[in-house]
Amino acid sequence: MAVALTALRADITTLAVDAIVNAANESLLGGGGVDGAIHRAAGPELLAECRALGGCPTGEARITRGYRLPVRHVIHTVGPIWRGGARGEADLLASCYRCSLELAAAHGVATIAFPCISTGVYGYPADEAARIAVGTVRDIVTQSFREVVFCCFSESDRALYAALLDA
Ligand code: AR6
Repeated sequence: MAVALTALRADITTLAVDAIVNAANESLLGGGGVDGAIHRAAGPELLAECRALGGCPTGEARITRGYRLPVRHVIHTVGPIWRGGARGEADLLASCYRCSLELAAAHGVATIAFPCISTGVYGYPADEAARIAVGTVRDIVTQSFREVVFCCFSESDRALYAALLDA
């Protein structure tokens, strides 16, 4: 059976999937945006586990438990800061999706939700980021997954993903 790729407008902290992905920074010590929302909803135990990880380079991912969230795991990945597009941003963003899926598969995750990594504070253009997200996931997702959700916070992002997924 094919893996379902879906776009949804939601607060990612409300999704009861096996794992959600966090758009973190290299410190893994929390921040604003989706990172802040995830840490608030998961509780202080998440920060304690993150502290022990000692950070994460841009383009890579790390996994923790979900604590008070309705998920088994949170996968923390660090997207690139947009600096005009000629600084390897596309490869780094694709790497976030690839590393997150690899880590998820290694932990038996079958359902996973991604936020629109790098498109908030980090300034990545939403349409280009969505193309990379969908293209990368389509290319590499394995049959061990049942569903990959692109969890959008705005209706305009949801529409971008819906158009790409229908194409
Ligand atoms: N659920 C789903 N998506 C959300 C939520 C939510 N609860 N809240 C925000 N978004 P951003 P970045 C969307 O800025 O650009 C943090 O401070 C948001 O609308 O959270 O990768 C980190 O610590 C946008 O579409 O992440 C880093 O320092 C998307 O999530 C830095 O921001 C990503 O926006 C990372 O910046």
